[in-house]
Amino acid sequence: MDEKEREQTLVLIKPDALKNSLTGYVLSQLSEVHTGLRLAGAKIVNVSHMLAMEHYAEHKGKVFFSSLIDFITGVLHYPDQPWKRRVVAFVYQGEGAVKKMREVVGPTNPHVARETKPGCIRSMGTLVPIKDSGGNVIGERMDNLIHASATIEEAEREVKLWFRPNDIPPLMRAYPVAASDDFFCLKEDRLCTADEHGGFCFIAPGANVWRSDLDSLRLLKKGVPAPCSLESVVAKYLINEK
Ligand code: 3AN
Repeated sequence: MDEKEREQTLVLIKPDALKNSLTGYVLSQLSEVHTGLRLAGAKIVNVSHMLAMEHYAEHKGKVFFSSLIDFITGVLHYPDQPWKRRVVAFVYQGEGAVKKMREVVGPTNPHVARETKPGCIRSMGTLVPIKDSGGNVIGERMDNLIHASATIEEAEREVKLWFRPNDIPPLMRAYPVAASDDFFCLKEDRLCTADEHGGFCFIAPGANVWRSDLDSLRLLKKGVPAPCSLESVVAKYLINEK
């Protein structure tokens, strides 16, 4: 496969789309016939607080942030049915994957989507007022059914945040992979490099790991600041763990 064909993008079918039974419709819009892109990875994810915080890290501090986290974790749509809280995550691959997927998805704001790109997926979304504890409207949340990476750089960060190398067939992987020589475990939010009793071992020797994750873990192990936070590495290993 040539370099251009390797381009990947992350797509999330969000809880509002699942609740409205739009998964099949959305997937048909994303099919290779419409987009020219191939599926390279797929999983059903109960989104943890950690994964949500990492995914939307750039919005931390904004008025809609906590509502956005409740939205993507499915808490808003299923407050009393935690087993229904899901997102379906995909990696799509092909030349111009990021741009093509953003075209099909449409503008972030569903009202803008309806006006400027009728028929795009997000034109079926909605705006929801955000209120403070006194009931005053302080902003609005955009429930827009689907996420698609905004740039090639964001796509790399997001694919590596949601997917492990082995979730993607070897010949479709777009980012460098390395084999770990070490154990990496999490115990009480602390990184350990031995298989400690009571810890969660997320990488064993010989495991395939994104090289950038491994580089960061080696720095974090020494207590040195790293390009990727521990949470951004670990979150994908905690997906669907009890
Ligand atoms: P996109 O999803 O189009 O890449 P981002 O990354 O800027 O847009 O925003 C991520 C999510 O945060 C959006 N899908 C939307 O739900 C929410 N969001 C972004 N900007 C706003 C805003 N100004 N007001 C409310 N929600 C917003």
